[in-house]
Amino acid sequence: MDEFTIQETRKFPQATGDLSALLRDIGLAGKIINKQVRKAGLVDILGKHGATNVQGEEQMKLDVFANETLINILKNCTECAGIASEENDDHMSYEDTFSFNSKYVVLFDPLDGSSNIDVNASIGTIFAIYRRVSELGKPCTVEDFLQPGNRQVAAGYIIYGSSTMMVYATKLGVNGFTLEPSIGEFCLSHPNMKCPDNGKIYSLNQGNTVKYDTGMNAYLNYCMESNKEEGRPYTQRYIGSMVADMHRTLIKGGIFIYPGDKSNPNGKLRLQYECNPMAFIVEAAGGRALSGKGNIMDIQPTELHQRTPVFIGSRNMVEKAMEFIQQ
Ligand code: AFP
Repeated sequence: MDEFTIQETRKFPQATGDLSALLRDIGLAGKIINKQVRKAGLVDILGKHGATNVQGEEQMKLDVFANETLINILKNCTECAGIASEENDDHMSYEDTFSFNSKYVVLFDPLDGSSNIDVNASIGTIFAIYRRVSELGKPCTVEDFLQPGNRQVAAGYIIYGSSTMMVYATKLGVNGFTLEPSIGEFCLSHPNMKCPDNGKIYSLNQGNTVKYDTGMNAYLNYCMESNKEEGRPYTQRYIGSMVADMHRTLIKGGIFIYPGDKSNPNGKLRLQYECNPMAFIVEAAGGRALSGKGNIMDIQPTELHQRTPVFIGSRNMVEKAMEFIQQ
């Protein structure tokens, strides 16, 4: 992966190599988190940590480990001015001369899908990289973290599944790297990933149907209705771990939805830590990511832990869903 990233950045004569180094450091954090995830059940890392995060959700021990690993690695590298994490109340600006002069900030969900940890299902780390807008030479500021998703420079995820993979996107495209455990390297296994224009899978928490509005329910009926020519009914798949559901969507096509509902009009998923990075990846792969009111990546964030409804995946499926949603 490191070699590939360096070759890619060479396509830009003005590139300094900072972005490649940052991606390598995030990959390193992924390897350390992976090592711990793979020991779950053998060492005392399963279960609850005993605290709740800023969203009032109970933190698992691995959530805390993953968060601290990313914070420390990015603090000690020279390319990151600061971070914002789904697990922390505020952004963190790194207070040293190297960091003051670093041009990138990173936002991440250190361990997404953590309710899956104890049952051995896939979980993942999601990250988004932005060029800071605050003045170089000084600490980064909250404005650096409140940029719309369309200003991302790169985004990606690491999935701890049947194998461990790091998938990242830049404006040049999306590439996937599988961790070769015997040499500890991410190796290019999924070059130039493309999200199919159509798919046969819809993915959402259908248990919430009673809370969905009429447009959303009409779309669900459309997915379940029989139409041989159009390949319906679609198949329903939902793991409850966005990284795992999105990884499948990226490879096989389909639509992943976390809509707003009567009790939570903005849904559950976080704009900056989950939806924007996934939107950047999927759109770089030819797919589509909408909120029901427009492009996810055009939303101007006003707070760090903002939520948004999300409809994301195969271009034609997402656009079809909008015919029901925007009624
Ligand atoms: P956790 O990290 O708390 O398990 O939440 C996972 C998640 O943010 C996302 O990865 C899932 O798609 C979604 O929440 C699942 O939410 P529901 O349990 O409400 O379906």
